[in-house]
Formats: sequence, structure tokens, C-alpha cells
Amino acid sequence: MTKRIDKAFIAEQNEKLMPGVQEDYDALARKLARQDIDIEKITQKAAEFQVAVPSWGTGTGGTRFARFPGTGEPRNIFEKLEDCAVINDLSQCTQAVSPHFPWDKVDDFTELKGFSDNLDLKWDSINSNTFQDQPGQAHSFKYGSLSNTSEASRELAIAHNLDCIKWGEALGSKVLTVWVGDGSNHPGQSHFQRAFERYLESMKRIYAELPSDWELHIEHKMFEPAFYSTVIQDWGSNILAAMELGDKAKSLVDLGHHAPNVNIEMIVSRLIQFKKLGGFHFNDSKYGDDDLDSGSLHPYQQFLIFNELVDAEYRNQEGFGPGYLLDQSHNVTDPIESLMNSAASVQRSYVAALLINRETLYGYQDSNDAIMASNTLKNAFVTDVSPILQMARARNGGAIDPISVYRASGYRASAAKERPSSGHSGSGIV
Ligand SMILES: [Mn+2]
Repeated sequence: MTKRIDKAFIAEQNEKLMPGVQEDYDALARKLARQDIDIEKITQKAAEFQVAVPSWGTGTGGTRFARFPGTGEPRNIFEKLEDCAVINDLSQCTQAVSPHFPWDKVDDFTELKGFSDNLDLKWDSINSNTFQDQPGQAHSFKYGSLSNTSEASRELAIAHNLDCIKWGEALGSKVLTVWVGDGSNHPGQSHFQRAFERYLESMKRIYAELPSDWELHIEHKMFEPAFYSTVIQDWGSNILAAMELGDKAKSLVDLGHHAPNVNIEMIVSRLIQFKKLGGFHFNDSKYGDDDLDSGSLHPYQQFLIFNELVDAEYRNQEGFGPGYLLDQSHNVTDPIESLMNSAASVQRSYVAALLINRETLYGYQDSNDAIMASNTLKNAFVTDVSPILQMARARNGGAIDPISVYRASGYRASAAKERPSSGHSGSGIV
């Protein structure tokens, strides 16, 4: 087993940085006090913030063209969990891991649960996979899964999702996330309405088996692998399906699954209003489903999404409590570093959105003062909340500077020794 980074080592590294952090923190505290904001309350909320890590993000991703694996990549779910534990030990905001089946399937789920408990990790949403055929699969998903014209293929896809619920129960998860690659690559190939009807019939069967305290999250995606149309193309199809299924069915927003320039924060608001916001897959995008690191390109968009989320929290919006998950593909970076960076980026957007005085903003909105309303958001966004994030991590026993501590620990080098490449990896892009 690859050794976790020692708590004493983290504390030792923090000690060198703490005087500077304290100085910055005190200065920020005074600045925020002038806006009637108590920094301690914000730091407390930052310390409580959580975003889950995708098991498939711990390996190097790739494109349709190639994959360039890094060293010491996890070869199975147990090794993925070891990496997730390191991410959480340093970041202190990523306690839950979201698995992907059958990539992460094991023979003994009790053993897997015991293993994650020992690493102080919890299980987030279960992701089913019916977008590829497994070795020896009797009925193919080549022409779709839950919406396939073949009943046998549909039955197989339903059965897999029911298995996912069973495995999730063993792990203590409460959410099943369903994304299907179903769709068409040629105009006329698929009957839009009939395909959607078949999808809904299949989903109703899955929904019927959902434990009472579970949610079913539906993930939409505009294109790929179906490049002409997809069955759950956009948030419209998504919410229609969720409404058709029932209260436990909600929509999941993957930031990369929209057309360029779409106003995602407004979609988020609509889903909140109708109690249909299930959760997020955070990432960033330049052209399409690029799966770039969260906040690496459009940090303001990410902040504006959190503006809606914090607003819902402030208003105690009924039925509000989305799950936050990273969903990225790391092609040229060390996945552990990218995931730590991204978790902090999402946390930063949340914290910055907490700085907005909601009542002041409502006042500007009601009086149609566009400039001041916009500036209220922008002023929060440009406030450097780094000292709050650093202090929250340090107080929780994490690293002030996670990447430096990770590099100094030599974790990747020791993983490379203990994990010779198996030639393939269960990582992927969803
Ligand atoms: Mn996703």
C-alpha cells in the first residue's frame, strides 16, 4: 500500500508558511470588517465545504487519439482510493469519492467499504456505464442502451443500473447518476420521440427500484459519442425526464455539456426553482466537453453559478441541496495535483459568492441599478479569498499549499515503484 502523507509532515510544511498566511488573513479580516463581514463565519463555511472526487479522474485521461499515461497510476479502485485519500488529506474538502461501474467493480463490496472507511473516505454518487460494451456482453450498446431499439439491450442496461444501486447500497451511497451515450450520428437515423419514449420506459423501471432515501440524477450532454443528436441532449430534455419520473429524479449539470456561451447559471436557477437541481460535474471548457480543470478558463462563470447556489442557500430554498463533484480529464498534469487545484478553485468560487451582501444586491435589482448590481458581484469575485482557503485547510489539518507539500512528500515517486504499469487503466471521460 502506498504510504499516506504524514500529518506531522504537513504540519511542519505549514509552520513555515503560517506567519505570512496569518498576516494576509488579518489584513483581509479588516477589509471584510469594513463591509460588515465577519471573516470567521466565512472561514467556518469554507472549512465545511465539500466537493467529491471522481474515481476515474485519478488516472490520466486522454482523447480519441491517444493517452499518455503518467507514472504510478492507480490500477484499481483500491489504489484510486489511496490517491483520493492524499487529495483529501491535503485539501480537506474532498472527503467523498464517486465510483464508476463496472470500472470500479469488485467481488467483495464489504471489503471495499472497509478499505474506504480506513482512509476516512465516504462514497458519493454511483455512476453507471452503458456507453461501452463489456467483454463478452451478450447484447451490444452500439446503438444505444436505455433507448436501444433492441429490447434485449435495453434490459441489459436496466439490469446494470439496478446492480449499481445494489453496489451503492453496500457502500453507503445515496445517489445513482445516469448518463447515456444514446443518440444518433446521422439525420433520420433515430426517431426522436420514440427513442425518448424508450428511454423513459427504461428509466421508470430503474426509478421504481430506487431506495426511498436515494436520488436519481440525470446527466445531459449535447454531443459525443452521438454527434448529431443525443437522447438527453440538454437541460430541457433532462428536466422533462426528471419531471416524468418523480420527485427523487433530478437533473445534473456538467459544465462542459452545453453549447458554447450558454448561460449555465440561469439554467441552475431554473432547476433550483423547480426543485430539480441534483448536482454538478465541475470542469471547464473552451470548445466543448473539454473536461479541463475547474475554473482554469472561466472562473467568473463558475463564480456566477455559485452566486445562484449561495443565493438559494441564503433564501432557504425548499428542496435545495445539490451534490458537488469534479469531473475532469487530466491529460498532461499529475491527476492528484489537478484534482487538488480544482477542488480549491470550486471552493474559492463558493467562498467568494458568500461575500455578496444579498439584501444590497436585491435592492439594486429592484431599483434596476444594473451597474451597481453587476459591481456587487464583480467586487466579490475579485476579492482574493486565498487566505480564507489557506486558513480553513490549515485548521482542518490540511496543507496551506497542497501542491508543494504533495511534491515534497515524494508520493508519486513511491507510487511509481509500487504500481508498475498494467498497460491499461480504468480511467475515462464522462
Ligand atoms: Mn460528467
